[in-house]
Amino acid sequence: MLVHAIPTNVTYDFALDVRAGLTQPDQKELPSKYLYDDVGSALFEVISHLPEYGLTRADERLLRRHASEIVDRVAGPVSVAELGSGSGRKTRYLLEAFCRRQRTSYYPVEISHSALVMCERELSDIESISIVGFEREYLDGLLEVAAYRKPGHHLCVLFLGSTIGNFDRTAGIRFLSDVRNILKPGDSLLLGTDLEKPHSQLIRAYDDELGVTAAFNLNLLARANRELGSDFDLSKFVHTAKVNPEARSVEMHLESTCRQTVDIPASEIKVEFAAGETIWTESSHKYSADEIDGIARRAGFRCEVQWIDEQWPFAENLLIAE
Ligand code: AVJ
Repeated sequence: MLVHAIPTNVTYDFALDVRAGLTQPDQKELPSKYLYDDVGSALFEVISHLPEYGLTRADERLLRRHASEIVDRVAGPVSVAELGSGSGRKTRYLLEAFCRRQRTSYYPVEISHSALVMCERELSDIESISIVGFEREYLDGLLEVAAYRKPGHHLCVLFLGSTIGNFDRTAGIRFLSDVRNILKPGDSLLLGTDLEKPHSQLIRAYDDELGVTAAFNLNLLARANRELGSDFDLSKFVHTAKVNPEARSVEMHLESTCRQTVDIPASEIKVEFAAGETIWTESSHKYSADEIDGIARRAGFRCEVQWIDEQWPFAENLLIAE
């Protein structure tokens, strides 16, 4: 497998995005993608095993149970691209089913180098697979994969784990349209979406007893200290999770417990925090199964089939490019 290194300067982008997000006049915010450095990706892997956080297990159950049905619905011959492969554990069932049908190329696109390496280790033993990883942002990686398209082959894009939930609804549709524009009619997108559930259950899932999600969130400040030379005192921020009923999302914030000033040399700013002020770090939007076809159509797809987990409401949606 070939892992392409990132040519862009990630630390510089991080410094600029921190500057933009923490100098906003109202709600301070940081882009959630920066949660996933090596430490953050490892902590998310732990989150996915927590009893309170059923999302990843629901996703995995659906893929395990319905892998052959899903593959039967995808027009072949096909190459498979995955946006945000993570460890690749749950993708195994699908890839095994694809590879039983024909020799299959698998292109994971992932910004975390360690996750890409893990994913290769996890999946390289599958018979008749060839893996080429791209250490890239999603759309940049997908553009490269599309440039590799073999004549007569369809592309099947996997966007699992409800990663789409990190976008608000409008940005999610825009992202799906951008994906659609890279694809050809008849290509497919398997989209995993977490479904709405009781607020108390959501709060438990995003503010677990052990404090793993808190560590995952606080790691963003620790990462800024490591990479940007900032002096965030992690004992003066606390993790909070709250439901936003209008947006139908769970929001994670880091709340300053006192009035304080933080120096961030690489971003060339000093940031003041009032007691109780928060940095908004991530949103996880929740969906109803019925709204997915409408979202798909606005992005140039149609939703062909849905598979739903009853134990932890979650849907795999097979979208076909029109
Ligand atoms: C990986 C974005 C799907 O939103 O549920 C888990 C990330 N954040 N706990 C999610 C996450 C806090 C997760 N996604």
